[in-house]
Formats: sequence, C-alpha cells, structure tokens
Amino acid sequence: MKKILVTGATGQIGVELTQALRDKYGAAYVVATGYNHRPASELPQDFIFYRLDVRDAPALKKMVKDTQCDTIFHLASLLSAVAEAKPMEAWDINMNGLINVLEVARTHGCAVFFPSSIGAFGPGTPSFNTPQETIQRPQSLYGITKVSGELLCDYYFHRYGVDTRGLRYPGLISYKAMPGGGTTDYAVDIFYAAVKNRHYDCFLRTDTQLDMMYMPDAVAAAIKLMEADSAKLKHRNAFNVAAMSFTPEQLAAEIQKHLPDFTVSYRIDPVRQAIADSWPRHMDDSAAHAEWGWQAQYDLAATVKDMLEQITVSEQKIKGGAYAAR
Ligand code: AKB
Repeated sequence: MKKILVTGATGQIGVELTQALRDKYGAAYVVATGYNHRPASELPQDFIFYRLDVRDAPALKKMVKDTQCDTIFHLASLLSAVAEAKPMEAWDINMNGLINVLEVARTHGCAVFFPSSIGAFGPGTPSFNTPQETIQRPQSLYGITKVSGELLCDYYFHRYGVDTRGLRYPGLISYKAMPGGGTTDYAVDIFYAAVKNRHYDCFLRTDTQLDMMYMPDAVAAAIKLMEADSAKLKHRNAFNVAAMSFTPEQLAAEIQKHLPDFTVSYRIDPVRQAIADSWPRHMDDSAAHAEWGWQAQYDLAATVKDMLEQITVSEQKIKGGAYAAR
C-alpha cells in the first residue's frame, strides 16, 4: 500500500481505521473521505479530508486520479436497522457505492477492502460455529447488500484481477465514534448509559447471543488482511472473523463487576430483534487463522474494562471542561 483512500472515514470504524493507517503509513499517505463534513472532535486537524458521496462515480474517479491512491478501504455503507427504515437509500449507497469503487479500482489498478458482516447470514445458516462457506439467505436489506457485495468483490477478482479482500465483521464495540443505526449498537450504548446513568434500557432480548469485536481488533484485522500474501488467500472476500460472543445479560453482568449498582431493563424493538434472531451466534473463523494469521486480542472482560475506563475518563474531561468554563 503506497497511498490509501478511505471512504466512510467519519463512521464508527472509519475514524479509528483512518487513524491506524496514518500511524502505520504516514499522514501524507492516507486520504480520508466522507459523506458528512468531518466531525471536528473525532479526526485530528491535520487529516487530509474531502467530502465524497460514493454514489457520484465521476467525483470518485477524480478523487482516485487526483490522489493517485493504490488502495481503497471502502467503508461507506448504511447499517442494518437504518437500512430497514430506508431500503432504497441503503441499496443505492451500499450497492451503487460499491460498484463505483470496484469500477474505479479496475480502471486505476487499486486494491479494495470491503467489510461484510454477520448480517450476510440468515435464519437458514447454522448459527453456532457458522462455517466460512455456508447457506447465505439473509432476510434484511442490509444483509442482501452484504452478500451481493461479497459476490461482486469475488467477481471483480476473478473476472478482472482486482485485488479485492474483505471480512465478515461481528458487532463492533468502540468509544471514539458512535455506531449509527445497527442492530448491535446496544453493545456500545450500554457503556455510556452505565457510566452516566447506571441504567440501560436494552432493545434486544436478554438472551440474544451475537458475535462482537472490540475496535482495536477490527482495525488490526483489516490492515493485516490487506497486507497478507495474496498467494496464501483462498477465500479473499468475506473471511469470518470472531473475537467474543455474548448476550445482553452476560454483557450487563460483566459491567456489574465494575459498577455493581448498574441495572438493565428490556424494551424490545421488534425490527432489530427480528434481525438479530436471524444472525449467527458464533462464527467459525478458522479460515482467517489459517490463511493470514488472524487472532483477536480482546475478550469480553478486557473489552469491558477498557471501554469503562475510556468512557469514564472522557466523561470526567467533559465535566471538568464544563466546570472550568463556568
Ligand atoms: C449492524 O448491526 O448493522 C452492524 C453489523 C453487525 O453489521 N453492526
């Protein structure tokens, strides 16, 4: 990777992946783009940042040409719950955005990273130890765009030789940028509620078990896959990657080890519950281990400890700032 373009750089994974790429390859070699104007607090001021709508193919082409990038981390996408609310927009952004990226990668010789998701599976998929290759009949619009995206990336590799690579991410947990409209968002919201209010009203059922991953692992996985020896990759797109798997009840119990007065109540959102019920409980990620040495570093206990510490520190800073300003 010589020069990198990131789409969706203001999103939950975008903020941290862009920072990690800058740390690794140098600030001058990473161009961040996003549909929104950049959020001042989350990206450092010296970021090279441009506004870009990935549906605008000529603008994307110009960006790739002007920046002379050779690798695109294509993160711009709508998540599962918001895609159910806006299906036409989700199809437009997730599919037309991806094909625009693949086309410009084909004509300009770029490699492409495309994140798929546990959402690419459906109710017919084996839910424990979900195999790398298995039944994929998702019922959510988001899932349909993710399976289609996996296939499209495979197509561009086999037909045109574009170096496409991707991961099936679980729910991602982070404190630097908030997720926007996913089914697994509860596993981020719960930490803020715990620190601020000692109570959380959860929108998924107490026993809903899903794969999850802490953001440092998600970022490391993307970079490691893109750096892997191409000759060793049999699957290329859509590697299952797992780190931990838990229910809201188990997450709450882990938080209570640090905050014993924390309580949770349940007010189920039927749309997000139906999506979660159709997703696997735990993926088998042995292909990722074997082909490019994937290994998660954070389990549930380490994630909860770090999330609570980080959020507590930032809340104290906010309070300190507000106090000092008076
Ligand atoms: C979502 O909940 O939509 C995402 C995902 C698991 O892909 N976090």
